[in-house]
Amino acid sequence: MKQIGRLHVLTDTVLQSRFSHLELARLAIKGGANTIQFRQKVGATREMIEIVRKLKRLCLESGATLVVNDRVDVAIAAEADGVHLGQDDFPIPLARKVLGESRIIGGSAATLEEAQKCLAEGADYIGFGPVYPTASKADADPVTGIKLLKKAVEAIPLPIIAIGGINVENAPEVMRAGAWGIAVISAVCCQEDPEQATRALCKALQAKTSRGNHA
Ligand code: TZP
Ligand code: MG
Repeated sequence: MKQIGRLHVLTDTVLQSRFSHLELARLAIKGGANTIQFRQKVGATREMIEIVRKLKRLCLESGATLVVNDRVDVAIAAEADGVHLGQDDFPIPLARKVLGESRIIGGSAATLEEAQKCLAEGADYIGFGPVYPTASKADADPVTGIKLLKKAVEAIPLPIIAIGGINVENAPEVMRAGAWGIAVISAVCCQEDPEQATRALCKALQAKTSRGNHA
């Protein structure tokens, strides 16, 4: 059974350098995150595999789900639970072919059309956004806003994970729009205390859980 978590923490060591991927994951899991997404755009592949192997061990111990951004090869080598793929990344149907049915595949979408495409191609969840302005992604698409998020929730029978500029203040609004959960970088990685920041986000999510039932 594929478990799509409600709080996805994307580990980032570019926006901040105080914590490693592993340290961030440890703190986020302690704070209540149930999905860790390893996100690293550059660097040696074998080093990535080593890091993701360690992340996998940590996630196994704590029951968290581990997803790898972009890199299907790294996900396979480190036996991660799945991958998260953007519109220009490894195609979802091919990823399904090499990963099999049991692994999780998330697809990024910034429009309803892209979300429909992810659905048709066999994604297990959609990362939808940026819902709000974000400084964490240089090539981010235009902001979708909460209205389009709502439309995506209504149109797409998959868990919708809202992403982009989400924090403790706006997380309840996102959940009221019907999102299954949220994915964040700066709201955890760039905070003074990532564990405490994660705990606060969990609390904000519980203020209103999804009306969908994709579990
Ligand atoms: N995809 C869409 S927005 C975004 C990604 C990876 C960045 C999210 O970062 P933050 O800091 O939570 O806005
Ligand atoms: Mg990508």
